[in-house]
Amino acid sequence: MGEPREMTVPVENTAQAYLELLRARGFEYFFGNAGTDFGPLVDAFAKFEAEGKDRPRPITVPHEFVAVSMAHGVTMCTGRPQVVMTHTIVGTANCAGALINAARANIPLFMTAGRTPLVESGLLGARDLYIHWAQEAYDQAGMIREFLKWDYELRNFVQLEAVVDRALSIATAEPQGIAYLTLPREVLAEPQTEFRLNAARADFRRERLQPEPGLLERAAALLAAAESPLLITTSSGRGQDAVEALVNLSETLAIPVVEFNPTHVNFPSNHPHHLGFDPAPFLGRSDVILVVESDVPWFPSRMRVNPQARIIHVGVDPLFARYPIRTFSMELAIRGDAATTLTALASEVKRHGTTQDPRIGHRSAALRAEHDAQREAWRAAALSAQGDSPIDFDWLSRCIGEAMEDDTILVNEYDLRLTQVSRNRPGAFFSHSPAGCLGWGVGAALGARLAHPDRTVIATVGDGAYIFSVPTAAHWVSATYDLPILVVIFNNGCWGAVRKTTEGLFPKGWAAKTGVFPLSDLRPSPAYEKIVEAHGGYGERVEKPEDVRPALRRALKAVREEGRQAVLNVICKRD
Ligand SMILES: Cc1ncc(C[n+]2csc(CCOP(=O)(O)OP(=O)(O)O)c2C)c(N)n1
Repeated sequence: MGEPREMTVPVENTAQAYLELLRARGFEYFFGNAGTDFGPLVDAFAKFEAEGKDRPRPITVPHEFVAVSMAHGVTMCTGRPQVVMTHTIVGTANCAGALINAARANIPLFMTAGRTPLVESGLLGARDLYIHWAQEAYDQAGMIREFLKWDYELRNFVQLEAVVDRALSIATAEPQGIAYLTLPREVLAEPQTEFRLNAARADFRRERLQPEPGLLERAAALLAAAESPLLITTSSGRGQDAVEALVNLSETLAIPVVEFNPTHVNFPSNHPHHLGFDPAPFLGRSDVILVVESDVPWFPSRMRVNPQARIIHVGVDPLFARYPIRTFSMELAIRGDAATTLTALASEVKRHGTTQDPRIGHRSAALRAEHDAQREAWRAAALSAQGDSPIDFDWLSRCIGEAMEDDTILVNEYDLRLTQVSRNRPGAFFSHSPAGCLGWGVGAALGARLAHPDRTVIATVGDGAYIFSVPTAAHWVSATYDLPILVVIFNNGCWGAVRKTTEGLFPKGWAAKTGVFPLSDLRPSPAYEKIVEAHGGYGERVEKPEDVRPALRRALKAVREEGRQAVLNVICKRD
C-alpha cells in the first residue's frame, strides 16, 4: 500500500462516493444483477457515464449465478479481486452455489448485495414497494455465512472507505475468500456534498506467506533422503509463478508430479516428470509424499498409501481448516505460499548435496520412461476410439487438445479427459471448484475472456453442466459485451457421474443389471446448438466422429475471425 494521498471528490450521495471509491481501488468491472435496491447506484453509474468515467464498467448479468462465476473467472486469470452486486435476499440466494464454488476455490471476492430499505417512511429511499417488507431477513448474510470470511452492513457514509477497505483486506488475505457487504438503499441514497478518500490505497494483492524455516529444513531433509519421493498437487498453480518453482523442485530431486483433480496448470503436462492424474499407482511405493495445495491428495477408501511413508503438506492453509473433516496423515504441515515454499525447498534440498547424488539421474530417466509409456497408452486409447459412434470422450478431448493454440485458455467443468490435452502454459487451464456446484464453466469462461480479450477461450462442459450454467443469461452476456467463446458440450444425454457412482456402489445392483438409472437421464436431448443461435452465435450438432475436427475448425473460425460465440453440441456415448 502506498503513502496516504488524500483526495476530495464532489458527490451528491453515498452511492456516488462508493463508485468513486471502487474506481480508486482499481476495480475494472462491476458485475450487477439489479433490483429496486439499486436505484442510487444506477443513477451514480449514469453520472459516471456522463462524466466519461469508464471504470468500474457496469456489466449487467441477467442471472446471479453467472455473475459470480464470471467474477470467479476474471480473478482466476488475473488474481485481482472483483466486485459483484445482487438484489437483497433473493439475489444472494440465487448465487449461493457460485459463492460456495468461489469460497472453496479461495477466490478473493468482494460480494455485495442491496438490502431492502430499513425504514418504512421518513428517509429518501424508504420502503415504497410491496416487496420491501417481505425481502427483509433477520440476517441476510446468514444464508451464506459459512462460506464467507467476513460480512457486514454499510450503516453510514462516514465509515464507507474503512468498511470497503476492510472487506478487501480480508478477502485478499490468505487463505483468500469472500467478503460480503450489504448496502441499504437509504444509506446509498443519502445526500452528500463531497467525499474524502485515500486515493493511494489502490491495490490489494495476494500476500506471500513465508514458510517457517525450521519446517522447511525438516522437509528438505526428508525429501533429500527419499528413495522414491512423490509430489501430488491440485492447485499449486493458482499463483502462476509456482509452476516454474515446481519444475525447479521436481528437477532438483527427480521427483514425479501427479496432478490429482487439477484446477490449474500446476506443472507442464509435457514435462518428463509429469506422471499423470492418478496417484494410486505410486502411493504404495513412495517413501516421502509431498502434498502441495491439494485438499484431497488421494481417496483413503480406494487407494492404499505406503504406511511407512513420511507425508508433508504445503499450502496457504494446509489443514483446510474450513472443511469439517479432512484427516490425511501429515508429519509436517507447512503454511506457505506455493511458489515461495517450493523455491525455498529446492535450495534447501540442494544443501543436502542432491546435485552430486547419482540416484537423481537414474530416477529422472525412469520417470521419463514412465511418462512416455503413459502418453503412449493415452494416445492409443483415443485412437482406438476415434471411429466410435456415438463419439468417445477421449477422442473428443484429443481433438480439442489438437485445436488449441499455445495461448488458448481451457475452462473445464468435469468432462474433458485431461490425458488427451497438453496443459503446459501457466494460466492456460482452469477447472471447477472443489465444491463442484454445477454450472460454473460457461460463466467462468466468459470471465476468462473478459480478462484476456486477445485469447481464445474454450469451455468444456457436460450437457448437465450446460443446463446448470443458465445458458440464456450466459449467451446474452457474451453477445452484449462482445465476449466470444467456444462452448463444447460433451452430450451423453445423462448425468453420467450419477450413473457411475450408482454402479460403483452397487456393481451388481438393480440399476447396473437393468441398465435403468432413474433420476439421471437427460433425454430427450434438446437441440442445444439452437440456444446460441438465438443469440447470434454459431451452433452445430456433431454426431460423427470424423466431423469433430472440422466442426471445431468451423466453430473456432466463428470465434476467432467473426467474433461470434459458438456452441458445439457433440453427441457422445455413455460410459
Ligand atoms: C448444483 C449441482 N447439482 C447437482 C450436482 C450433482 N452432480 C454432480 S456431477 C452431475 C452430473 C453432471 O452431468 P454432465 O455435466 O452432463 O456430466 P456427466 O456426468 O454426464 O459426465 C451431477 C448432477 C452438482 N454437482 N451440482
